[in-house]
Amino acid sequence: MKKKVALLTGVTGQDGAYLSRFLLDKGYQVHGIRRRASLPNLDRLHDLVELPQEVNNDFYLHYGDMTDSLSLVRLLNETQPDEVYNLAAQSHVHVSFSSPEYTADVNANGTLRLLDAIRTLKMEDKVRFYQASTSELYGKIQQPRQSETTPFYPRSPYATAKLFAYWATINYREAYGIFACNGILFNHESKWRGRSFVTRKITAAIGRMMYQLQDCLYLGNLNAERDWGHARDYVEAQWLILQQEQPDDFVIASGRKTSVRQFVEACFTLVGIELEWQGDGVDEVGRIASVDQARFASQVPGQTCPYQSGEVLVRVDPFYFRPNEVDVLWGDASKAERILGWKPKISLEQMVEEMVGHDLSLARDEAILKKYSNE
Ligand code: NDP
Ligand code: GDR
Repeated sequence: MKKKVALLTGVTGQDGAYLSRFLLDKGYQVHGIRRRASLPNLDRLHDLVELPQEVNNDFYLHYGDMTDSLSLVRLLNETQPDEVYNLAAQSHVHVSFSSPEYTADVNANGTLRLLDAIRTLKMEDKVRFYQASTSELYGKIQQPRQSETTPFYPRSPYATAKLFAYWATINYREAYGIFACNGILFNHESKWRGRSFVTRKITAAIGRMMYQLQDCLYLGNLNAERDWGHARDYVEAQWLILQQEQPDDFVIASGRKTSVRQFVEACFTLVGIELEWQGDGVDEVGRIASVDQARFASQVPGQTCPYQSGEVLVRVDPFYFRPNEVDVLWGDASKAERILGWKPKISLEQMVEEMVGHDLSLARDEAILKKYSNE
């Protein structure tokens, strides 16, 4: 039987890496679009690209870019996919305030280019299209909790561009009959999350601080609340959305909200450190209230905690404040549960443990390397 073919934009990103493996396990042939970078950007895919072609003959990478229609038309035509997952984006909300036009070009026009390429190539009846929409669309609308019927109020160039892409997806579905769907995904994280997103920034800093490679963790708004899930669960939902009889749009969320402050506390607790907060707003700091040495030793074998009660480990830095903040995102994924049969399997606690554990082991390697390179 002919294998199903999937084409992924954003294959080198967090979701691209998880979705590639998910689809390969399901027996798909997977084609990923990567853009040219001055240094290798295949870290999250290394085991897939290092395997010899005869062992792994279903995973292919191609150069292309969301700002380059010619590459998108050519790759759609060459790969003849059954399913297209549009994951590529300038995905950093804060950065989008610095690069608004580029963000719009990639996130909004890039989606339009891909949708229209499907039409140009007369693939409307063959291709199923997934658009990586986002809870950032809700922005200022805080009604708890946000679902498919909640109005949108985007608060950043990133979100306004994604709003265009959301409607372009629906418009191409209604105008040309393309099986095009939006997954409105709330924040999802993992050990492969980019280090400039807050969860990974926290877990990476804790790893490095415990091995004395970094002194302090600098953060912005500690009071923002997010509905965090695990990327592994969320890519399954992306696939399920394209397996339905009718194209539709779905919220994917854990249904639980946590503040940045609580996330920081949970990560430090895992390594035996309890924090207390002092000050307010830009002057706020997180100091050590107590250290559980046994707990520390269980996470960082062979070492005692290098910090004492009273020491400051977290500082607020206004550099990380955004011109517009999204205060609360809290999703209601009951439609996805009812129609897709989707529910998250990995809890926040399990995810925190996985991320902190991964970053402790990376920091350990970094510390060893540093020690030997200084000898
Ligand atoms: P990442 O930032 O990890 O990955 C983004 C991907 O897009 C990378 O592969 C990146 O390539 C690629 N990319 C960026 N610009 C271009 C371009 N001009 N042409 C081609 N490729 C490009 O994001 P995630 O994996 O976390 O998210 C996947 C998608 O889901 C994104 O669209 C994001 O906006 C959306 N989303 C994410 C959520 C989350 O919590 N993770 C929640 C809701 C939506 P490179 O590696 O070279 O930088
Ligand atoms: P977000 O994720 O903006 O929700 O977008 P991010 O992790 O960047 O921020 C979450 C919240 O944490 C606050 N925050 C900080 N954020 C960062 N990055 N760095 C800090 O130092 C810091 N301190 C506090 C932020 O202000 C914010 O409130 C992510 C991306 O993956 C988008 O692509 C996706 O669409 C949405 O999630 C859903």
